[in-house]
Amino acid sequence: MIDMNPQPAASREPGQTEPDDPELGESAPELGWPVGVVSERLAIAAPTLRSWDRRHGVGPSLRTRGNHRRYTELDIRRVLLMSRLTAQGVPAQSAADSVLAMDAGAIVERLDGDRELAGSGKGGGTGLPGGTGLPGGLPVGGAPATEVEGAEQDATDLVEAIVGAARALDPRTMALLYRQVMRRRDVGRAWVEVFAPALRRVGDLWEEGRLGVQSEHLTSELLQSELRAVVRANRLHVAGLPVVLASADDEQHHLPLLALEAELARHGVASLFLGPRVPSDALVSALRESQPRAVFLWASLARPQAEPFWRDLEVIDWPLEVVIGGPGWPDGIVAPEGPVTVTRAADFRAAVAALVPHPGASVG
Ligand code: B12
Repeated sequence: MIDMNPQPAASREPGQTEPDDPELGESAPELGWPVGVVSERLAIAAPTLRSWDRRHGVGPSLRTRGNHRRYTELDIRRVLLMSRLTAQGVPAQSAADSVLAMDAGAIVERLDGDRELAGSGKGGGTGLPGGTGLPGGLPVGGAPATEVEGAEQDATDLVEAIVGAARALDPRTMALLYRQVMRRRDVGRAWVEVFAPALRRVGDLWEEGRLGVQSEHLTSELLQSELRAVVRANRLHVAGLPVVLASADDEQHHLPLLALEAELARHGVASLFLGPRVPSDALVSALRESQPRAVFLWASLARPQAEPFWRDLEVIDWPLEVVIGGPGWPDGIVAPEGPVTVTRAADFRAAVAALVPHPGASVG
């Protein structure tokens, strides 16, 4: 298991090592840890470490008199967190912005959260590879030890593994699987290839009475927190007028909104996330206050052909694009007179294309 103990062993503090420290060899540091040691222990290539330092400012706080880089324990934790975020698909600059915005406590807390998840799971098939401690008892590992053994990277296997974890009510394995999926895919691909199919399968099994609603809740609750983590990690990177994301009145389903928010954040697009069950008048008030260029509305459950929202939109007096998505919307919705346009996004990619501002975006 990974040792994330943030308390370094007193005798192994950087800068206090003996010159013949066997862990560090003959070139024991005068202060802090040299790039080679950090590279070896975190299994991150030294050129990557140097590039993160030069280009993104995530590097050592100290230099020797000869100008060699020396990492403190906090620097190493920052690098470790940076590597986790980039492995989850967060772009390097936004990962760096997030990491540099966190104080020491927040970094330790975040890494501790990962350690919780990397502990041995219950039952077979959830054991995790171990790691060795960094000098000073620092967190470690070759590749981050968060793989569920036996779950291949094939999307079908991952869907089955997620459904298995739902059935077994095993949150640890499920969270590991979600991260496993996002380490190899950006959040958009993760949603389209694995998360949405897993949700549909869970929904079908529930409908057939083969899976309890508690399993459905577990699947969606944990996915929500993983998607929110992607948004959090990108928060400092997003800019501009937010697009509004909401589920229709009385519509409790809102995971597609979270996936969209996470993907938009990755593209630097800000969201005003209003979540599930947004009454029509509240939504229109929010639109008038924030004056976005676009709003995305989700509906899983069937909506009536005529509902107040379409009429309420008549007060909008700027060019607003209303993008609707989900199987609940009836055909033949007509935009009110005026500057509002209504388009239907057939799938996740079409919604992203409609909401990320770039020329030529089209809605399916
Ligand atoms: C998770 C879940 C819940 C969670 C929601 C948690 C949350 N935070 O969202 C909880 C437990 C709260 C819940 C509650 C209910 N649920 Co529910 N739920 C689901 C489940 C498993 C996933 C929902 C989801 O996120 N779907 C999104 C994607 C994965 O699925 P999709 O809509 O089929 O995707 C299609 C397109 O929309 C598109 N697409 C996919 N992703 C995206 C993303 C974007 C942005 C776009 C534009 C398109 C797009 O691709 C697909 C078509 O090829 C679905 C199963 C399902 N098939 O959706 C049931 C499901 C939607 N639920 C269902 C039901 C019946 C309910 C309840 C009424 C149950 C109850 N009796 O209380 C309540 C609803 C209460 C309410 N007023 O809203 C039914 C709806 C049947 C129907 N059409 O009427 C479903 C389909 C399950 C089933 N197979 O019967 N649910």
